[in-house]
Amino acid sequence: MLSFLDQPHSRVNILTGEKILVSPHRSKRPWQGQVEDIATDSRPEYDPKCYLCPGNVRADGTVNPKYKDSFVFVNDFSALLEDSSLEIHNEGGLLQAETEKGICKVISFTPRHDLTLPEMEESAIKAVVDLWQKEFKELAQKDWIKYIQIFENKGAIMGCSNPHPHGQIWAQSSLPVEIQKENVQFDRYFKAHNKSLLSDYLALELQKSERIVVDNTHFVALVPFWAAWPYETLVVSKRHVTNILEFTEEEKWDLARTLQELTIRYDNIFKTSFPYSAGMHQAPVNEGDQSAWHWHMHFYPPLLRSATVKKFMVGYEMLANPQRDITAEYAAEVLRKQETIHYKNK
Ligand code: H2U
Ligand code: ZN
Repeated sequence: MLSFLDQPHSRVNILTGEKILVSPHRSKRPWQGQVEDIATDSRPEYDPKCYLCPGNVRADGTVNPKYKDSFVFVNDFSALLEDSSLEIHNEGGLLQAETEKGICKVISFTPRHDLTLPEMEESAIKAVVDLWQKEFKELAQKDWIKYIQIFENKGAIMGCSNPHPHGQIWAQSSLPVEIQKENVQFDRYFKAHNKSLLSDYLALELQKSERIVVDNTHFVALVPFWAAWPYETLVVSKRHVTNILEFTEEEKWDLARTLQELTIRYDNIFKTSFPYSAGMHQAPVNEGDQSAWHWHMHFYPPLLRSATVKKFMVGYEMLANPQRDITAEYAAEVLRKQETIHYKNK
C-alpha cells in the first residue's frame, strides 16, 4: 500500500489533470539558500503617497474619491483593452496569434492603508464580496466577455506593487489556460456522473477530514490532495453554484467569514502578513450552459519554512512538474492548529 508519509509519490490535480510530485522524506533537508526580507508590518492609516488611499492622485493624474468602503476603477495600465478589434494571425500553423480584448479593474478593499483582509471587520470583507458580485454582474452583461478573473496579489514577494489592501478583476474575450484545463475536467466529470466534480470531491474530503481547515455552513477551506504550494488551499462552496452571482446573502456572509478565518490562520503560522496570490475560478460567461462548473477559490502562498523562506518553483518544477516536500495533510494540520484571533490583536 502506498505510504503518503514515507514514499515519494505523485498525486493528480483533478482540476487540471496534471501531476504533482510529493517527496515527504525530503522535508528535513537543511536550507542555506535565499532568505526573503520581512516586509515591515506597521503602516499609517493614510499614506499621502499611496495611489489607492482616498483623495489621492493616481499615476495618470486622476483623483480618487473620498470613498468610505471599497472602491473600483479601471486599471490605468490595463493589460487588456476594450477597444481592440478582433484579428487572427496564422503563418502555416507555426506563428499563431490573435488579439485579446478585455477590461482590467483594480479594487481597493478598504480606505484604510494599514489593514489587510485578515485584519478587516467581517462586515468590511462582506462589502468586498458584494462588490465582486456587482462587478461580475456588470462585466458579464457585455456579450463579448467570456471569462472574468477576480484575484488578489498580496505581499511584495508576490510582486504586489502596493501594500494598501486591494485586488484586481480582468475580464476578457477568451478563456485563459487554467480555465480551459478546468473546463475539460469539470465537463468530463459532469458528463460521466451527472454531478459536479467538486461536490463529490468535497463530500470525500469532509468524510476523511484530514485536509479540512475551515468548515462552516456554506463553505469549506481545505488543503487540496494535490496541493503544489506548501500551504496552498482551496475554498469550495458546499452548494453547487457555477458563479458568484448565485450566492445568497447568507452565503456571502459565510464567504466573508471563511476568507477572514483562513487568512487569519495564514498570518498566524509565521506571525507575519502571509503573502499569496488568490483568486476565484468560476464558469465562463456568455458561453452557453455551464452546469458542470463549480465555483471555487485558490490560495497560492509561497512561504515554506518561515516568514523569510519561500518555496521556489524552479528546476524540476519548471521543466517537469511541481514538487513538494511537506505533505498536504501536514500543511492542513499546521493551519488547523492556528488560532482564529489574529496575532496582532492578542
Ligand atoms: P498589484 O495588485 O499587482 O499590486 O497591481 C496593482 C495594479 O494597479 C497594477 O496593475 C495599477 C497597476 O497597473 N495601478 C493603477 O491603475 N494606477 C496607479 O496609479 C498605479 C497602479
Ligand atoms: Zn493607501
